[in-house]
Amino acid sequence: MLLRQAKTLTEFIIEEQSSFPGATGEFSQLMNDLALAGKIVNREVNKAGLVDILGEAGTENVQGEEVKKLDVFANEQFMAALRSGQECAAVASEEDEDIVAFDGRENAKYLVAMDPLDGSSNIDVNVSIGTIFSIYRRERTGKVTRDEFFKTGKEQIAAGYIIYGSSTMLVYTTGNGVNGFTLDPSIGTFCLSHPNIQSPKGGKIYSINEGNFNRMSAGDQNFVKWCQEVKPEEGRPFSARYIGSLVADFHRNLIKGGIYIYPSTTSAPNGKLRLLYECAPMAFLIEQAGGKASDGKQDIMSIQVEELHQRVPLYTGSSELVDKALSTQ
Ligand code: P6P
Repeated sequence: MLLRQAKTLTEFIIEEQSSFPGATGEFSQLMNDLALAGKIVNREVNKAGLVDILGEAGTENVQGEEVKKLDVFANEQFMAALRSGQECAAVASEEDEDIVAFDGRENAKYLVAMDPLDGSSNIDVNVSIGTIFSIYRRERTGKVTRDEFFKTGKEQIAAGYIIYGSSTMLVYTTGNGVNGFTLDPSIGTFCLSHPNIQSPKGGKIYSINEGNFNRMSAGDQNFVKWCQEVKPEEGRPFSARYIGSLVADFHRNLIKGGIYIYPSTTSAPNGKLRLLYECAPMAFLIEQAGGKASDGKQDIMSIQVEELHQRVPLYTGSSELVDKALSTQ
């Protein structure tokens, strides 16, 4: 008889739930709703080249970026799973200008912020992409208003991502460490593969779009040059790795050590990444894994969201490298 060794995501969530006094299972259900949508998106991502789901959807999202059909599909799948799951009152999504509040869910406990498919420019060229999610607890009931999402990252109760890569993984935290689950396609189940992920304090990888070098601050240019210095005794030059997909770059650096930077530039003074559903969840994860996340001046987790699609610069990864990058500012 085949004995299944790895713990499933559902088993893990139920076990973790038992450590929360008074937990009544709504959060567990919410996590399972997200995992279900992730499996459906994964199925389409894996056959994207085979069906007419690629290419431009012909519209633009609130960021003014071309929307690929898979973006739309992913947004629809996560919205549908969260709406039917009954635990989520409203969603703030990269794909929607305003929040999406679910009718009949005015008493649901949770709010979800998400980037349903990050790295969409890579969809057509078969490079890893990902879903990023962040979960907050509502402080009231009744009609959800936009300002309920105007929180700091410290108020998140959970955050995670799903990376659709050589394998599909769900990585998340509830503030008790970071755990990674790999989808076993033979049984359609996420299984614990990376328990208690701790990110290396140092690293030898830097991820930044050097095409923007001449638009960066002198401080950021100095850090890039530091990474490139020939100092074998200090393990430099580092390796430059930039996939153009935050989830993929972040995941590699989380496991191997390294730093990802999307800085302020002359063409994008606040950087490109959004605080609510990209930077804050990644900051929660990296801090739980022993790393750091900053906007160049303060911890990402301390920044108050003032607008749903607010952008901030992001320096995140191994604590020693983030400290070094900030010291060159
Ligand atoms: P650039 C993808 O669009 C994204 O939001 C991140 O996933 C990625 O790291 C970054 O933008 C890439 O942006 O300007 O370097 O192409």
